[in-house]
Amino acid sequence: MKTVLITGATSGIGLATAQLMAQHGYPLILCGRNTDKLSQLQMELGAQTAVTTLAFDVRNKEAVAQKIKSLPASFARIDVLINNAGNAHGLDPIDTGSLDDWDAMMDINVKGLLYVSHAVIPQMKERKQGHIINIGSTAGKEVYPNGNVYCGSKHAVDAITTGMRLDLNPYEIRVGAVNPGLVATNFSKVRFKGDTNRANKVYEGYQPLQPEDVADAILFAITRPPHVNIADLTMMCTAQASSTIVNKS
Ligand code: 8X3
Repeated sequence: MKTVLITGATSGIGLATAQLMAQHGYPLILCGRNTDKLSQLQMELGAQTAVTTLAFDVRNKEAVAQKIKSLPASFARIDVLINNAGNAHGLDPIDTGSLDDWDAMMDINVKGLLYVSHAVIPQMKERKQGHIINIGSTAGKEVYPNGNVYCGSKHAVDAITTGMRLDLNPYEIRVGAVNPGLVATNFSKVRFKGDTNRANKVYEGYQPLQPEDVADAILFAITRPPHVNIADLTMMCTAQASSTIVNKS
């Protein structure tokens, strides 16, 4: 069974993916910042599959490298890397956006993804086998008002996914992206800095994607036969036609 490493595994799409992979018996390396949540998850999913956890912040390149190196022998071979950690901070016009928000989005969504990939790719290259799935966004396909830097970070994920696929092509490493639109997670709560009322409104009046729907697409991608690579999978709920067109009742 392939060993799967998931970043941002303690909530949202990462958590739903961890739960679905556990149901299917994949050995899991669950990564996140919150050690309590990681331990809890290890206990819960440990009944279904082999689970180990790594606590680090993807922004810390030394910690990323050191933690991935520290994996016990039984988890040292990473077959599937799911670069899921990412979030949005703020929804402000470019002239009034916060520099700290911009740093966070670029550091987590772009640089964090690169640091984790940098730590994992050498072993995949050596084995000439591996699968990397980057969680992008519809925000990586189109820019919407006030999305500026978040959309920029996800466009970067889109470009980096293609760049990885090109550069890793000689090593038979599959690289693809899953790009969801509106998903009912704590995404908007983080974006709006804990303003639950504002966050809830984003998902009201229609049926948004659930994190489980995205997990399903990720499972589909990793269960294709070895000659099939799902390069780019963009998904939205039926009510959503684009970043700005959502059919709300
Ligand atoms: C999440 C989708 O439209 O809220 O990446 O930016 S959106």
